[in-house]
Amino acid sequence: MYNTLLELLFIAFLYVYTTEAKSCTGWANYTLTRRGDWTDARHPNSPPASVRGFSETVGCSHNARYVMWAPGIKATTGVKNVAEAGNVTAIEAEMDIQIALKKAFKRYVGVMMVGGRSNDTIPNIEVNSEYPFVSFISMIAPSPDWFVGVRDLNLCNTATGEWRDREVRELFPYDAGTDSGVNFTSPDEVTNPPINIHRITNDTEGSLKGDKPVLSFGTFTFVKTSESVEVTSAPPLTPTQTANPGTNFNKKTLVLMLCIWNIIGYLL
Ligand SMILES: [Ca+2]
Repeated sequence: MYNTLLELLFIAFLYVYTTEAKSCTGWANYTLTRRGDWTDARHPNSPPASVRGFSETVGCSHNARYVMWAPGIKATTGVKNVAEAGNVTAIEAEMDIQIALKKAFKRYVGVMMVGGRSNDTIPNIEVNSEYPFVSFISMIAPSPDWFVGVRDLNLCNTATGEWRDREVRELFPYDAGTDSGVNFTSPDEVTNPPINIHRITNDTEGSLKGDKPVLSFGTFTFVKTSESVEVTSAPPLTPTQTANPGTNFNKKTLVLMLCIWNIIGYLL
């Protein structure tokens, strides 16, 4: 029985040791390319092409302690103001507070994108080992309170511990839950009390209702443009030194090993 128990503990150790998430070191810079893809073919019942567009895309690099927006939670005033009016003043103030609290690192803003197929870029978005996530939003304009964006996108590949080269996200529409209009050009109608942020689907009443799934309104593409160079060369080992068994050996692993060692000692 003891042998079986030891085998199980050893398997558990291997599992933890080999599947542990790896952090990225240093920093990396990215360019965000915003591409609009709002056409009559993709989105029937849209307003005339001449009035379609997207508000300034606004966002920041941050850590896991800041959630700018997510389905299932209420929109902040900042998110509400972007989604309803493309106004970034409040969300910039919110991000500044997060930066002061060391939950966000730096914030960024693009320019208004006039036209459903317009493009723009935001260069030099900086992430680092402490703040590897990015979140960005932009208003679908005109609309009651609809927006597109990305949230909590980790630009560190935690499987490899390396900064991702390129990430593309389709921009599906979300409703901020603060205005009850159902069409792109509905008059203002305050949702009181506000409801949670939610994805707009082809079952949602209004302009986007239809037989087929709602297509994206474009893409956000993050491309790595530079990164800090990690020093990988180690000094030569002296005859009395041995190499580390792995690069992912940390406190958690050590604690687990000590636990196993204590159990073995107890059983013997
Ligand atoms: Ca709404």
